Amino acid sequence: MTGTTRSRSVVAKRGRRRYYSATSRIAKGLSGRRSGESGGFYIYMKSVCSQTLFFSITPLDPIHRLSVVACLFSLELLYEAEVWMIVDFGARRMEFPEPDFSYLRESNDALGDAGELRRRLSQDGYLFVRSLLNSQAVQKARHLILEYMAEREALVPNAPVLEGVMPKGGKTVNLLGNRAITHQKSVLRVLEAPELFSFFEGLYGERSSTFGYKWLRAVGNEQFTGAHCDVVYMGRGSERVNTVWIPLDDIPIAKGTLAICEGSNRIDGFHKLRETYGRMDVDRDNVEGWFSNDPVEILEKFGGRWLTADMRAGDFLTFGLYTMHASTTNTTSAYRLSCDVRFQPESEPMDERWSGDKPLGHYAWMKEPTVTLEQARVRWGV
Ligand SMILES: O=C(O)CCC(=O)C(=O)O
Ligand SMILES: [Fe+2]
Repeated sequence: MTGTTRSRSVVAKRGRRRYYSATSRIAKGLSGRRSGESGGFYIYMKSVCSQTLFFSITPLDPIHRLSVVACLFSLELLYEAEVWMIVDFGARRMEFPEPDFSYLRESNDALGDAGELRRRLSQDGYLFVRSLLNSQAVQKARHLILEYMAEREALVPNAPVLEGVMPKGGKTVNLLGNRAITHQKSVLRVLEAPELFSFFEGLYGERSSTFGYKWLRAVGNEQFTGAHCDVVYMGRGSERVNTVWIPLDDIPIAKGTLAICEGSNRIDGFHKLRETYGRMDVDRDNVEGWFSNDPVEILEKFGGRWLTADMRAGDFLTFGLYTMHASTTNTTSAYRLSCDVRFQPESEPMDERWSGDKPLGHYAWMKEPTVTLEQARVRWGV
């Protein structure tokens, strides 16, 4: 069973190395910090609650006392079952949350403070803002995309279109580029949302422009995106390109959410990777694009930690060209719908493959014999 919740006893049977109590997990989840940093507060809260409980149940007769304690004990187990998850993430099955695979930091508190947003973007490698976009506009775009897919027989015929259920074996519908569906008015309302332009104008301190090419994605069952940096696909123009990843629905982690390797854009451990893989251009070099399918390999070789979140329609995640990212695996039977679009300062040059009304796209990549990433890594020594 994957992507679902598990109780402590199930996980304990799997012989896990680390163990956190329910309270420290909740503490971590709530505070976004590691358990050690917030543990003191929770031990304090637990002792306050225990004392209150002790004085409240003392006057009861023994049978009632016992039933109150049994009730609280099962509530604790239930709560724990909710916070404990096993997530399929590329080639791995991982616990979530844990220190190396945890929650994205939300930056709603810094909206309007361009200096702080810039600082976080360069420190963490990303900015995650809840509900930046109008969620009704996002849902409307999602409906249109699903209808477009249904017309092309990409959904099971006997389930409601809005559930987006994938047929056995799947079916690919091309949703990339500049086509009727990507540039439909209500879809563009999201992909080129006024909220996005004003966000980036604030961030850059100047007007922003966006690529004409759009990446709408319907990611099916058991599919995921391997770890990569976008620079290998779109590094010919401004160095300050920002990808924006937009969930087109409420997307739980088990349905395939974007995960960021925190600090991968700047920390020393990634230096050699940036100097080798990061200088590659898939159209010039004809090398595969994903660096690895194994998120743990990235942490062990280079450092950082993986961060993701259950996403809601309207949320916004942005990151730069050198931030390593991947997606968790979609373990549901429905398509995960999302889009990724790009913004950059208007005054800077734009990668010609993605600009204008008729973007060229990848003109050579995968059209000629392709070097595997394994072969390239041997050459790069990473
Ligand atoms: O949605 C995905 O699975 C991949 C998205 C991605 O790589 C990006 O937004 O740059
Ligand atoms: Fe990407």
